Amino acid sequence: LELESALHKAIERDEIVLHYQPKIDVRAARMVGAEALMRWQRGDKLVPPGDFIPLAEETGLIVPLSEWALREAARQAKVWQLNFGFSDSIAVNLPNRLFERSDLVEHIHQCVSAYGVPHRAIQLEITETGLMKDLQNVIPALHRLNEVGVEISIDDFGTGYSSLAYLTTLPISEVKIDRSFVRDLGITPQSSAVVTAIIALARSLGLRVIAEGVETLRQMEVLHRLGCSVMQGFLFSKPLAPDDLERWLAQTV
Ligand code: G
Ligand code: G
Ligand code: MN
Ligand code: NA
Repeated sequence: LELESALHKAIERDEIVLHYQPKIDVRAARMVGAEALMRWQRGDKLVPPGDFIPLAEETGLIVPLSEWALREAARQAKVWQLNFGFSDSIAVNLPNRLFERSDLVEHIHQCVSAYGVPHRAIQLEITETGLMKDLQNVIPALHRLNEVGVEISIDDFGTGYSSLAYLTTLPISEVKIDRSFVRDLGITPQSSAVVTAIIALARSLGLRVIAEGVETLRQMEVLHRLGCSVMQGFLFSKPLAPDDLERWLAQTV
């Protein structure tokens, strides 16, 4: 309960910050976007999301937190557009709860309008498990988001037993290969079999594919050879404070 009220105040006091992890196209050798990840600046401690997102989900505070994250990502996209010519998108992680809200699309519209960035400046990540758990609420939202130009990426892909039949009907743009498969690339044959299958599936459905959790050159090489050239992971960069990401932005343009 103490943590809950502290988190409540944290939102009001602007103690929540976004860090950004670059998404790299290794073939083009350039950054092609970034994923926003929350941290809580609590005194001189930077609290990782694992220590407060679960509580936020339980208490419902995830709703104002996520709404804030969408607005902050739009603001940041505008600043980077002005200062660095940034025209890629910032991905925001959205739990199911947000998709249950009929005003999600309207909220995103307000965020991008307020800062004068296009809708495609914001990309949404929803986990495969979350998606499949709540298709009734999520599917109509996905269609409305797609209509206004907000792209959807399916996070932790390969872990959630999604029906392929469903996937073909969903307006999604990207699948993100779960880090558990990336971790075992070059170690277990099963992992490269799964990654190969995901890449083939994505290709036949016209979806982009990105791999997360890339930590070694070996993993990078195997992914590239299998046909996935967009990656995210500690090999390239951990999630960075905005100032530090600007070093990447300065190189990109
Ligand atoms: O940044 P880090 O690896 O510590 O994040 C841990 C977990 O917290 C990840 O699973 C990530 O998806 C989740 N997370 C980080 N930021 C956000 C956010 O803004 N919203 C939601 N819903 N989850 C987040
Ligand atoms: O998919 P999700 O949103 O849960 O992933 C984001 C989390 O993954 C962040 O907490 C980030 O710190 C973490 N992460 C990013 N790159 C790597 C990596 O290369 N290895 C591992 N183990 N975790 C990573
Ligand atoms: Mn994610
Ligand atoms: Na993930």
